[in-house]
Amino acid sequence: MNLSQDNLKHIAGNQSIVTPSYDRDNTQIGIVHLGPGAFHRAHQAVYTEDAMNLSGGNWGICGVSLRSASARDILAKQDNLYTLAILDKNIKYQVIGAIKEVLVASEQSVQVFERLCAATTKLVTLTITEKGYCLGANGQLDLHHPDIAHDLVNRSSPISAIGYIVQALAQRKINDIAPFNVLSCDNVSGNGDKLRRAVIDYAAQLDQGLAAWIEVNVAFPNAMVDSITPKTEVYTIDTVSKAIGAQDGWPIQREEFTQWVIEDNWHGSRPDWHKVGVIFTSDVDGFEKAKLRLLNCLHSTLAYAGSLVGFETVYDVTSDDTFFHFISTLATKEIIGSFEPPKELDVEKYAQEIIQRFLNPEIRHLLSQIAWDGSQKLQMRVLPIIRDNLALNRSTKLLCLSLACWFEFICRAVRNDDEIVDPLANTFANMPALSGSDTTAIVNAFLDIESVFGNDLKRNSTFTKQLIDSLTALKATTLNDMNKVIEQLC
Ligand code: CS2
Repeated sequence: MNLSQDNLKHIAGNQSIVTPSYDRDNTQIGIVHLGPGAFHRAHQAVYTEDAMNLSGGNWGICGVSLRSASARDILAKQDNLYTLAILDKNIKYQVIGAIKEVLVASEQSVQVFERLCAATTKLVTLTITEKGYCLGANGQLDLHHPDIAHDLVNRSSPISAIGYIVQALAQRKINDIAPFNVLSCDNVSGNGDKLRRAVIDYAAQLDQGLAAWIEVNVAFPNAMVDSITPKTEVYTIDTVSKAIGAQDGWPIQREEFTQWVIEDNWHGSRPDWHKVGVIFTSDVDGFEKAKLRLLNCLHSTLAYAGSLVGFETVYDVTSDDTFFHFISTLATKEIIGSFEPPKELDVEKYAQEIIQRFLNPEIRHLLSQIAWDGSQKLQMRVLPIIRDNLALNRSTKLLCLSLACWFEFICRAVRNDDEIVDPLANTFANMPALSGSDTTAIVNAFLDIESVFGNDLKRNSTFTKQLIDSLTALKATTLNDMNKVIEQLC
């Protein structure tokens, strides 16, 4: 038996599996989501599902993949249903029905525009990752970004999320249809502000009047999102299908903890998210900083440092006493105190709870997955802490070790000709210093990448010295050597 709308009644018979309790057939689409990957399906789609289970509403989701057809093709075979497996102390399964349709923009741009321009679409949400915002080092839209340059001359067949959003808003303005709200769900600091900047800069290239109209009428709330969601593996498909008694081609796995904090800056209606745990607040900034600086900085640190000595998963590396000590000390000595946490957050406790979440034995979160796109991620999760600590005269030595681990991780990949998953992969491959052994030259070569490091950091001699020292120490490669480096610095 396959997972499908018709077969839901058999699955619903199993008391321990939650299934949609709203009238799915008669629920209309109210949200278009760009980038319906694992994180969206584990997080925003689940909050929306829970809100509809509680109080209904026409908040069905149309997922739009910008390029890949896999989600559409696999989910279509199961009426766009999929299972969420919560893997934690208690294992739970929930069949999610909130996604009603998946489109592939590169093949179905006309249908995508139809959805985006429909009066029934009240909200556009996005998970397009750090690189999807196409901003330059100055914080403005990079008009030379190949996707943006393409879209500005091919307005009705864009390839970027920004191109789609602006073209759809322009059409709604012409048709006198109220605009939708745009809600970024990416793990990016000031995600709503960044998206707004990109959208308005793009619109201004087409029509100043449109840019001004967007500025006044469209809300771009900032939001903090959190839930550890490793990618689906073959074993996930097998165990989940067995547990629900139906074949599910693309279930999603995540931990139990989930958090969504949204800036209370909204025009018009929204799902009853506030009744199912979403926090609406005026201080998203503090939550975002706490999450990116604690959870994500520690994650990336483990990903690079752990991979260098052969660990495979977050659980494995955090279970090692020295690494546990490393990230705990990094959190207490260098991260906490670098920012103003929200009043309602006990930040010491929050940090400890995060490290405990890494020790969830039910979750196999691959370090290699977290290591992707370091050039984009570290700009949000490590560099702002370094800048703040330098300004406050606080220690940066453990943060420098973390950054040096990324340098060494990239240098090894360049030397071994391993694939680097990063938008700057070609840049790294063309930096001769990275194949050599001169650590000063390597550090300088990295710090010269202005789009990542700006031009302030390379001028700070304390910081560059710490980086060179750490990178030199990392040239020794065994777990034992790494433990010594950590012990010396902690
Ligand atoms: C991780 C995040 O892959 C990564 O870079 O650090 O996806 C992390 O699991 C989430 O932000 C948790 O909310």
